[in-house]
Amino acid sequence: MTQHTTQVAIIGAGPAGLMLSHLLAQRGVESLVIELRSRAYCEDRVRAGLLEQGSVDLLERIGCADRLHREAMVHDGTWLRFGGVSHNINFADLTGKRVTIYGQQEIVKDLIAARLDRGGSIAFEVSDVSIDGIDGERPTVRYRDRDGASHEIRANYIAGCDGFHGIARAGIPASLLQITEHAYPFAWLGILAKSPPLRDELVYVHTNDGFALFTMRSPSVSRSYLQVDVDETVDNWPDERIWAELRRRLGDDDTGPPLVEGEIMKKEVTPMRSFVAGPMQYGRLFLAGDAAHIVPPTGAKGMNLALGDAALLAVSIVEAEAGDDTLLHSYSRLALDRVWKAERFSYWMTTLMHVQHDSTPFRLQMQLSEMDYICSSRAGATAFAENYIGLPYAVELDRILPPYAIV
Ligand code: FAS
Ligand code: PHB
Repeated sequence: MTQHTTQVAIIGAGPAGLMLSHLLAQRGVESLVIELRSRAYCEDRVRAGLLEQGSVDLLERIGCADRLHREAMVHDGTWLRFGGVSHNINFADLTGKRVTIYGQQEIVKDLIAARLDRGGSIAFEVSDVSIDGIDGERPTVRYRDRDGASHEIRANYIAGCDGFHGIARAGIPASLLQITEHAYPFAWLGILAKSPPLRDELVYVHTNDGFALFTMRSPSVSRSYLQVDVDETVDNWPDERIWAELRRRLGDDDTGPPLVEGEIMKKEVTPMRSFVAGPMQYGRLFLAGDAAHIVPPTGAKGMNLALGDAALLAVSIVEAEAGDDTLLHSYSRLALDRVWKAERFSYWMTTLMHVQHDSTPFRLQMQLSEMDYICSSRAGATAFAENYIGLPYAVELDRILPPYAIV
């Protein structure tokens, strides 16, 4: 058994784990990251693509935004389309903030490369990961490396950043762990295609036959989603059926050119759920990101919440290592405060724009009237914009990463 000692053992090299390792390193706190999958797998996994302003600020502060600034697309606003009419909501005008389109796998690539370039340690393709001693002063993480050799990390803290299907959440005693969840009676069929985006900003579409979203990854790569039945499979959706249904739900949109088809490179069905596990800490184990909470992707909050948790956990650990553990003791409460607000917004936007089988003419009219209110009232649009561009962190950015600590 190879022994390792460090201050923070991080399980999972997704947005949460990688951001945490960077923020800690820049404040002089050591960490070791272990990851189940290979580097190539992590860097090729297509997931989220929309960044709140706060997430971009974090990436800038850790010196991992150069490629983002070269390749990302910055949007002032978004389109909401309902009743066959498109309405633009201008976030920049309403809040002074914008959103950025940059694929999650690009962020993961940048964070991994920078961490390794700066001498950080990430063990990929590990297995048999287990946690122990979280009630004590020096908990441990055991794992096997890709060659099967066993390792033990002894640390001051364990960060469970291992996603929804990870092992860390089970480290919180069942008697304490509270799970609150909601399953939606529909799913998203998502495609990544070699075709130009429909518009210069995202288009969220409500129709009586279901939701559609037109988003993008670059000027030549589009990403689109269709609301489908919860038990739907990609086998039932040949490419031509997908394009036909996207065109049908978009309808006759006069705000720009028609939808352009292209080669579909990826196709997947993603279930929709809201899930929150609390507390997000027990002893010296701390959860961040999807390990503790899942949102339906309609509000584009998943990755942004993971990055926000990592920021709060990093400053909490840094201050505790410096002798003040006030923030660390409040980590779970402060993180869940922000998480529940994002859960509320994501649930609200999902139920507003998706159609359920048991939907009634009254419920449809309620949806249309609420969207009409948002698009015709500055107060309504501002509330939408404020949530969409990202609610404030529990702690100021300068406290998370003071200007003197910037790379
Ligand atoms: P992640 O799941 O990203 O990372 C956890 C890491 O831990 C993974 O690399 C995993 O391999 C590793 N791991 C797991 N078990 C381990 C173990 N035992 N030991 C070591 N490592 C372990 N959000 C949006 O906003 N828009 C979208 O379009 C969108 N699409 C999505 C599509 C899918 C299929 C999924 C699953 C999520 C999607 N999300 C989307 C949400 C997504 O962005 C997540 O919120 C985000 O990846 C969360 O980041 P992490 O918490 O770091 O978890
Ligand atoms: C995406 O670009 O993948 C995306 C954007 C906004 C969403 C969901 C997904 O609400």
